[in-house]
Amino acid sequence: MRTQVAIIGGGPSGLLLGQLLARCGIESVVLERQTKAYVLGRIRAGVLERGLVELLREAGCAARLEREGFVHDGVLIAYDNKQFRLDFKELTGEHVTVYGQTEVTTDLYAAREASGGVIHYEVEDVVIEGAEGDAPFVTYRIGGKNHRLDCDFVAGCDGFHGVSRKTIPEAVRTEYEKVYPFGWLGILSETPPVDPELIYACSERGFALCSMRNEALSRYYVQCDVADDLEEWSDQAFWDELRRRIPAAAADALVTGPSIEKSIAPLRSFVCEPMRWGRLFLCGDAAHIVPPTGAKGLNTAASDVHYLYTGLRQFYEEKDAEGLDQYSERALARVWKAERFSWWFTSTMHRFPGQADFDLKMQQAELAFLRSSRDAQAAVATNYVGLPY
Ligand code: RFL
Ligand code: PHB
Repeated sequence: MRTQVAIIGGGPSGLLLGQLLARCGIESVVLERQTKAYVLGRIRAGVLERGLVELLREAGCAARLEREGFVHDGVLIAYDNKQFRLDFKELTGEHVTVYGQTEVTTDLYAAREASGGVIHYEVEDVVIEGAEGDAPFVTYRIGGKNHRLDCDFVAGCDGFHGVSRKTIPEAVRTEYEKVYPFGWLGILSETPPVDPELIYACSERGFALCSMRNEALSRYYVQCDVADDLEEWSDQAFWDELRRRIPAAAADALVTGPSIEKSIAPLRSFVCEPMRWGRLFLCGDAAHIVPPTGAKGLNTAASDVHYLYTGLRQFYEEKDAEGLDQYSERALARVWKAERFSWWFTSTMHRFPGQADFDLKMQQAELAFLRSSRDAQAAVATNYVGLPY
């Protein structure tokens, strides 16, 4: 089999890239290790920057998002019994859109299926060959049968645990990593959100986040020990802990109910450089991870897709490799800024085990400064709504 772009991974990065390419007549094949139901069962991101919304529009996949997504003009930040609002609209003129990653992925799958684009599921033993030369190909197995896919380019969209990054020889790649000494315990519940806007709360018991998917579906997180046993976190224990960490008015207003999903995510900052090796291009979580505090993971994946899609288009339509040659540099320049913001917000809002009193005072001063300074708020809001591509 032959295609123009072999896309490894059918998560949001791979599917968005495939749809954008399809709209300008560039063929691709998506190879996904899991079933579609498994991919759609993962509850992840909820906050979309304008850049991602525009890419979804360009891919012809934004109709439902435009009907069902929620425009958010600000977020609340709570600490030490104080609370203030970051007013995105006033500070930046921009907003974010609340629409779940699950919904984005559902819409992308529907579009790919409607346009007859190829996706192979339950693909095993993917191996990328010849990426350093002119004739790359991918071998894999489905149901015990061996396959080979020849292509012009390989897009490595297979997430943090995929094979694409590891295909780049160790001597060529440099990995930068910071693992945080805590995780996030998240639950999804069919209850109305406690507030119309997201609440990021820094309390002496640790961080908490109140988020949502729609008027009847809430998403909440509390900072936890990454080694915690999920089984030991009953719904009741979760709600009790959340109430202790959020502002009193929110705790009083909180409507609780059974969780319909519950999971613990570790927190990590990670970047792989370069993001290109010959004809292999890494995109999204395959190349970098941010802790979820800034809501930047999916959004940074989207900016990679933008740079790669633009480069591929330039290559096929204008026979110009400039965009592909600049891909790694352009993508990384934006990635590092998102890494900085996510690291700063994480460091400011969480309790660290064994934290020195001095460091605690620094966090408090950071938040007090943010509360009192419009300039500081504008800088945070500019990052939160998303830096330009
Ligand atoms: P994904 O979503 O991991 O998809 C990769 C796909 O590749 C498949 N795969 C393979 N396929 C073939 N062969 C192999 N060898 C393969 N190995 C893996 C996998 O099955 C999978 O389907 O990466 P992608 O597409 O780059 O998308 C990245 C986003 O999923 C991720 O950055 C975000 O979810 C991060 N994130 C958030 N991002 C935001 O922008 N805003 C948020 O509000 C936000 N909240 C979150 C988050 C991530 C979280 N967790 C659980 C990590 C909240 C949480 C709790
Ligand atoms: C979510 O709704 O899942 C969410 C929102 C904001 C974040 C992280 C996760 O910073």
